Amino acid sequence: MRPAPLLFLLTLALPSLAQAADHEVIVGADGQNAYSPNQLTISAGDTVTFRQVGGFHNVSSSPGAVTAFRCGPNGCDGVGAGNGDPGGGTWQQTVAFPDAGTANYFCDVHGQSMSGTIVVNPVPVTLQSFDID
Ligand SMILES: [Cu+2]
Repeated sequence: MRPAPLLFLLTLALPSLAQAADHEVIVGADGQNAYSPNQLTISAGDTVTFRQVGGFHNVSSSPGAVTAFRCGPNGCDGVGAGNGDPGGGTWQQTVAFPDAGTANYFCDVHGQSMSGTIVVNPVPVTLQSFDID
């Protein structure tokens, strides 16, 4: 009977792992100072890859964002030796969103005229019952 609690915890964790997905936001598509899409709804545990295709930009979360991030061609603030300063060329950075909530973000160069929102929905937990012999 001792293994029962461990089995139960694994059952709870597996659904969220199985559903984790990566979403892509294009930075500077078609020469525009914009993110595409600029409204994105994801689930807790998902990741978002910001992929710059043109211009001179970065992505910087606004105060109060559920996950703080600031990323650009040289990496992301707080991740290794990287920094999230804006830059040109093509680059991509992936940000994980483990918690439900909202993250508004903008470009340090273009301000609120180049901004986006990510809504992170909670992952529904499905409780399963089973018998242990
Ligand atoms: Cu910009």
